[in-house]
Formats: sequence, C-alpha cells, structure tokens
Amino acid sequence: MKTFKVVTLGEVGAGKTVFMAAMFRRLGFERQNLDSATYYLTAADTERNQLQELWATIADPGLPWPESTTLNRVPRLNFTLNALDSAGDAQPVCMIQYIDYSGERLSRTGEEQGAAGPVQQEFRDHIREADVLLALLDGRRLRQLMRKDPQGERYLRHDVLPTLSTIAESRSDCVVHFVITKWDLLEQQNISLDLVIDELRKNKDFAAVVNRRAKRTGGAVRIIPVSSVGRGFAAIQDDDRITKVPGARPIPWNVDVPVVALLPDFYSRMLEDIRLTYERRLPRKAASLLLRGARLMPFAEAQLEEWINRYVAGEGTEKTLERTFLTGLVRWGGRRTERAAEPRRRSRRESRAAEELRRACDRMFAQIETQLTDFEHHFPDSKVRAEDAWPEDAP
Ligand SMILES: Nc1nc2c(ncn2[C@@H]2O[C@H](COP(=O)(O)OP(=O)(O)OP(=O)(O)O)[C@@H](O)[C@H]2O)c(=O)[nH]1
Ligand SMILES: [Mg+2]
Repeated sequence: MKTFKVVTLGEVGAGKTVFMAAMFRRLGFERQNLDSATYYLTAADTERNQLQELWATIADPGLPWPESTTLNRVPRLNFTLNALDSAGDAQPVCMIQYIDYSGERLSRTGEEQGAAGPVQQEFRDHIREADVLLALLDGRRLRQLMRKDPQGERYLRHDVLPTLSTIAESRSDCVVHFVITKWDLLEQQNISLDLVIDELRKNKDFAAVVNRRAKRTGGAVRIIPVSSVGRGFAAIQDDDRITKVPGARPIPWNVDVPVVALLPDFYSRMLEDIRLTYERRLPRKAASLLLRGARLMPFAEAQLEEWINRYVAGEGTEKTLERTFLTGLVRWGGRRTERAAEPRRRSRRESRAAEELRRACDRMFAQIETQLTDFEHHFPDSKVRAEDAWPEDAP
C-alpha cells in the first residue's frame, strides 16, 4: 500500500504533539461515527490507545497539559486512510506515517547533536525520505509578532530558522504545509490570516523557502491556521502561560485540513515531476501549456498513468489496488485542475476488488474536494501558488 511519509517540524512547545492527538481524534473516532463520512483514519491498537489517552489528558480541564516530547523519544504514528464502500465497510486506501520529533532535535547545535548521534542521523534520513513536511509555527509567538512584541519578532527572525533550514535541506519536491497552531489565541485578538501572511512574507528567509518550494512542487505549499482545542478552551495569562478554562470542552478546528490537502498536493507534485521528466521531449509551447494545467490535462493524465505503472512496479492484488488508488488520485486531480467532470472509463479487466476500491476512492475524493474547496474559499491566501512569488528583497 502506498505510504505517505510526513515529518512534523517545529520548535519546542509549537504544539506538534497536541495537534497530532487532535487530528486523530477528529479524523479517527469522531469521523468513524459520522453518518456522512466517506473516509476515516484508523491506527493499530497500541497507537490508537496511546493517542486516545493523550487526547483524554488534553481534553480534561482538571489535568495539566501533556509533557514535552523528550529528545530521544520519537513517536511514529502509522495511520491507515480508509474509504467507505457502498456497504459502509472500510477499504484501506493508503497509509500515512507521521513522525513527531521533539522540537529540541531541530534546534540542537553541532556538539550536542553528536551526543545524540544515531537518532540525529535517523532524523536526517527521515527528512530526506519525507513526502510531506508539516512545519508547525507557534501561534502564541505569531500573536506576539502581530502585537509588535520583541519576543514575537525574535521568533520569526531567529527561532523559526532551524525549521526553515531543515525544509531547505529536504528533497526539493517534498510538499510543505506550514501549520499555524493555537489559532484560538490569534482569533481572540481578531487577527486575520492575511495579516499574518503579510508579516511572514516580509521575512526574507521565509519568502525564499516558500518561493523555491512552491515553484518546484507546482504550488504544493500551504499556510493553514489550526486550533487543536478550539475557541474558549484555553486562555493565555499575563506571564505567557497557557491555562485550561475550567469546565470548557475542546472542539478541534481545521486540524483535518493538512490531511485533506495531502492528496491534492501530492498530485500537484506528481504532475510537476512528470512535467520535468517530459519537458525535454515536448515542444516548448506544449510544455508551457502543460505547466499551466488546463488544456493538456488528458495528455498529462496519460503520462501520469504511465508514470504510475513504472512507480508501482510488480504484479499481484496489492499492487493492482495501489495502482487503482493512485490512478484514481490522478483522475481526480485532473478534474480539479480542469474544473470539469470526466466520463468514467471502465476497463473490462478491472477486478471486483479494484472496482469497489475505485468507487470508494471516488466518493472519498468528492468529499475531500468539498472540504478543501470550502477551506480555500474561507482562506484564499493559504495556498501559495507557484506563480505568486513572495518578495525576497524586502528589508
Ligand atoms: N491555546 C492553545 N494552546 C495550545 C494548543 N495546542 C497546544 N497548546 C499549548 O502548547 C503547549 C505545547 O504543545 P505540544 O504539542 O506539547 O508542543 P510540541 O510541539 O509537541 O513540543 P515538544 O514536544 O517540546 O517539541 C501545550 O502544552 C499547550 O499549553 C492550541 O490549539 N491552543
Ligand atoms: Mg511534542
């Protein structure tokens, strides 16, 4: 089964672990019990129980927040993305692996890193293999930035640098999602995402990383505001501590968006890979039309299918199903770009299992499309398009 590898980045206290628990709460248990759901996440028993326990601790206003992740503990969470078939049964579609490193791992200096040897090497390997980097930006610090507090300015100038350099060192075609955590604290101050993005754009280092990646991935860079606990669950004290509000209940907000955006962004990246591979073989004009999406989609789709057949080499049911999923993703991605429905092509050779999976995937893709369109409608600036370069010569 196709496994998407996601590594979370962000300094100590950015909100990585709490986000992971909230995301699984929303897309796992809650979604499983939602009548309209066409997909949900599952995890192996031990991981599921650990995450549920973690969420129970977070959600209880009488208990302290969970501890910071220790340097050498590397929680690895393997989720299965399931699409529901016509009988309402789960069909495993792909795996999403999250690796939640301690924020300390990012900010260590040379000598200290040497002391932590093998894990640091493993961290580097994971970064190189990642399909998606989930870079969490601390909403509490960005709130300070927006209030012109020097600590907030220092955060963007200094504390975010290890995250940005790690992104710069990753594979150039890796999808990057910046997630602004603790959005409840920014919302309280009526700070909008556009204003925060304006501030981020002014930072030269940030702009350089964003531009390069957006160009190379065909626009698979996003800035997503989330709150793992939602409005009114936490309060910020004068001494900067975040406390829980007695009697409040957490309602995670937008925590599903980074997962929902993963599939279309992986598609953009595939398309860009194909474009680069075939660019030399195509007349220049055709290549530039392909880059702009639209008219050459049927051509791009054929190339993508060919690419998938090479990418998922081998025979057997497992491989056929993996190809079915990726081909479904390509068709859907193509429709997203074209903004027009395509007639369904049926193959006589298609097995019953593949047909069932294809239909289940189609329903899942349609729902993901609605969710993402809704999000993009509310936050049009959250997606950094390949052609929207951020100014890099700002002071
Ligand atoms: N207001 C608010 N506070 C949050 C939210 N998420 C996390 N926090 C606060 O941020 C603290 C740190 O969150 P963690 O998820 O443990 O941070 P981390 O990024 O995993 O940090 P390390 O494990 O040290 O790398 C929590 O203890 C909470 O106080 C949120 O959505 N809203
Ligand atoms: Mg942590």
